[in-house]
Amino acid sequence: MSHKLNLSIVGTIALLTSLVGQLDAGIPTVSAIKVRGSTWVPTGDYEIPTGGPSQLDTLSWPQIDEIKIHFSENVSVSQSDFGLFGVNTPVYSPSSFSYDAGTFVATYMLGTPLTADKLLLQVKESITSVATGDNLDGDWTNTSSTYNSGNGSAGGEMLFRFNVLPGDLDNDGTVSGTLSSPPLSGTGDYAPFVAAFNDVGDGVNIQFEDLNGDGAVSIFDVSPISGNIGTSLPSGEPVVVPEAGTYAILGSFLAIAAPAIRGRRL
Ligand SMILES: [Ca+2]
Ligand SMILES: [Ca+2]
Ligand SMILES: [Ca+2]
Repeated sequence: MSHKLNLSIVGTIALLTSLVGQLDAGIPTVSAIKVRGSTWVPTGDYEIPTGGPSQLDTLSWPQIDEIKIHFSENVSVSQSDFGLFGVNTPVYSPSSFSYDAGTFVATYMLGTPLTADKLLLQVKESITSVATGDNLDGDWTNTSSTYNSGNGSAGGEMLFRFNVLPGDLDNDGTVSGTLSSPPLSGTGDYAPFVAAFNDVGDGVNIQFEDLNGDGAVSIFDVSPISGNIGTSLPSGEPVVVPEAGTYAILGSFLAIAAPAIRGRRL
């Protein structure tokens, strides 16, 4: 009897959990965008700031090769639901893609780390909620919006801007400066490095100034600056480049439709 009762309670809890899950599920949104270098020793990702100009602060690590898109609920998603575009490199191609249905995180992996560029991440509205089938509500205003994405109604792709400039610790859009010793001192992008290097023990500034991603600020973090002196963010803005297939399909359609359209007009 008690065995049956326990089973019944377990069944009821499972049913209630399922119902609550369905109630919670709604229109899927993006809840965070993070980056990471796969070679980084410290665990954890870096969440790109939102809600102001800091969204476009230059990411100064030279190892960024993973972009992680966090969703508000379990979604049906594939590699083709994303695009990554730049100015120096108009179209990026991922080396691989994965999705964790337990954490709702999609990971877009690049074969080589990002170098200096202005980037535009496209998260398409073709992404749908597993529970409800609703399309992604991805509407986003760069340097203004905060998470979650969306305007409250299903549909609307997310076009998310961010900047990468390895070595640009002072966030002015150009890698520059001088380093001298003794005593160790620096100008430009070397100044934040020297400050972190001399600031032993308290961990302050470690995240940004650890340019080689080994978990500490040391002389090994100089080369990402010295090796990029003179590089800048490109001028202009990245734009979404339609897939080649889109043109081919459109071309085929026009080839078939044009004579008919012309015929009708005559
Ligand atoms: Ca929307
Ligand atoms: Ca700089
Ligand atoms: Ca380091």
